[in-house]
Amino acid sequence: MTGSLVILTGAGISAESGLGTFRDTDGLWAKFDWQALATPEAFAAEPFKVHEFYNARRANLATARPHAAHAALARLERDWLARGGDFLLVTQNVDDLHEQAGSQRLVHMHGELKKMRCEACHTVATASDEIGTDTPCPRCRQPGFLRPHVVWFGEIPLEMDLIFQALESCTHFVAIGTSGTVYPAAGFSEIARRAGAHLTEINLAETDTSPVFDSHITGPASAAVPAWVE
Ligand code: BV8
Repeated sequence: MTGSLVILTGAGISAESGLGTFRDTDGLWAKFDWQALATPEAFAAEPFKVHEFYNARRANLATARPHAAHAALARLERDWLARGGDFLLVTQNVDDLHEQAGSQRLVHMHGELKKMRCEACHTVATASDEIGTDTPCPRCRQPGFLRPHVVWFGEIPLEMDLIFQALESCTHFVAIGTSGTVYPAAGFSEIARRAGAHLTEINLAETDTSPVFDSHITGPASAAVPAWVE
């Protein structure tokens, strides 16, 4: 089997690495108010509180390691390309577990927790452990202009042209560990279906977008993804 494969991952693929999901009963947005922490308005109003929230998640990520699903996707990328296919892994996740596992054809549409961005000179750099409202930018040296390099609600996701182009020409689309509730990612399956692709959903449970998919594999990603890749 080759062709053009687009894979979309969400928080569910990182859950077994110890990183919280968002909408499960013990998820991040069950504990924290995303409107007070993950919007540009929230950052403008309470930058210190928002920095604290992302500093804590970055600290948690420092000890997280990829599991068998991340490794299987990195293997699949190599095999698929070796057979002359096209491959793109789009992740909604801001962790670096796919990179740690060796994925290269990878796009972080919602940004990266381990990076920060200067609002003054637009430099994107590796985030120091603790970013504060007075941390100077490593390039322009101006303090107070750094923010987490993540896409908040109401902001435009990254690499959208590349992603739409891949979706509009894919022959296979696979969604892994995502609830299908946040747009534009939640609409990717519809674009792939219109392109005539075969759609597979790998998740613990049914999701809002399940009816669009041709195949469903139910189970924890650490087991279901390696089994599907093999
Ligand atoms: C945009 C980064 C325009 C930050 C995130 C009203 C006002 C303003 C905006 C809107 C509005 N109404 C709609 C919108 C659009 C909005 C949106 O969709 N809102 C929702 C709430 C309705 N979207 C936006 O604002 C986006 N921007 O629309 O710009 C545009 C559009 C197109 C083109 C150009 C411009 C920006 C959204 C990005 C927000 N940032 N994260 C941070 O991390 O703090 S979103 C956040 O939720 C995560 O990043 C994640 O990506 C996203 C989706 O969550 P999931 O990954 O799916 O995780 P979830 O917990 O929901 O589900 C986990 C799943 O895993 C479950 O299905 C579970 O069953 C499964 N699972 C659990 N364990 C396992 C498992 N599966 C397998 N194995 C397991 N072990």
